[in-house]
Amino acid sequence: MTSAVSLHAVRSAQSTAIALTIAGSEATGGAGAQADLKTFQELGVFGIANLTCIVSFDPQDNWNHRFVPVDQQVISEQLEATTAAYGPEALDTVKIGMLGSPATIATVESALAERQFANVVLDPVLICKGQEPGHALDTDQALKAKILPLATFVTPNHFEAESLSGLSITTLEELKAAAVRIHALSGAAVLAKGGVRLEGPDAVDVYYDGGTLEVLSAPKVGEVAVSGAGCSLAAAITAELAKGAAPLEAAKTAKAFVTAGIEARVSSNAPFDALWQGGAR
Ligand code: PXL
Repeated sequence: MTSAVSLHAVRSAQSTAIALTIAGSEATGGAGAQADLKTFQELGVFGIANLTCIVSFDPQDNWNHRFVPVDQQVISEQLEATTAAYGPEALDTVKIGMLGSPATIATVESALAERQFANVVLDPVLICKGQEPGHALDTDQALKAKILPLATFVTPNHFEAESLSGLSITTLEELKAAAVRIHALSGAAVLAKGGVRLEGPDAVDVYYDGGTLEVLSAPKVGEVAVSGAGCSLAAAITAELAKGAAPLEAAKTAKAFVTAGIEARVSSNAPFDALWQGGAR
């Protein structure tokens, strides 16, 4: 009996992929670390979340984001605990979601530099409604300067692709140019997402890794964005990379996962419905 239990423990330790998300909590469960963990679980990956901030929408104020940063010391302690528990051979894949302040960006930058992850998936969350604009600008600049160069995979949405590339994007050709530009800036594989922002019947994304350029396309599910789509897409890429998939394959699996999750979305009184990670089951 005892030996059977320990044998099982050894087997699962060897076969279960592990992924870390460094992200914010979004209290209603649509986006952020909650979306990441649900996605990891759904794709068969043991998920770990180290929280950077807590976002609570304000239903009394047009659902604006109330943002509270987690203390820098507490962020460092979470990273320390995670690194001590799972060394590089067990945990080599991390997703970076909302960081929210230049101080948090500096803390995360040094954790990434100390511990070389094979896969660093960056969802470059640039704007959070409700943050003071001057503060958000500092955060955007710090993210571009400090975290973008460390990423191995980056998943900008339409707005973020315009901001990172400096290009205005209204056509597929412009989205391709932006993906190429963001690859040149970061060295990372890029999945630039047109989503519902580009005209036409399909949600079109451009993948570019310096060699392969591929357009991923799926019929749009409605014309309105869904909460958690960006987080879940990047988290699904992270999960697939943690399991050993190649970047383009990870992007394709993630897009199918998100499309199914949008189809099965959960309706909410907040301005956006929430993606359901169980949609692909
Ligand atoms: O979807 C971007 C996002 C990421 N992370 C957190 C968020 C949001 C948007 O609300 O709150 C914590």
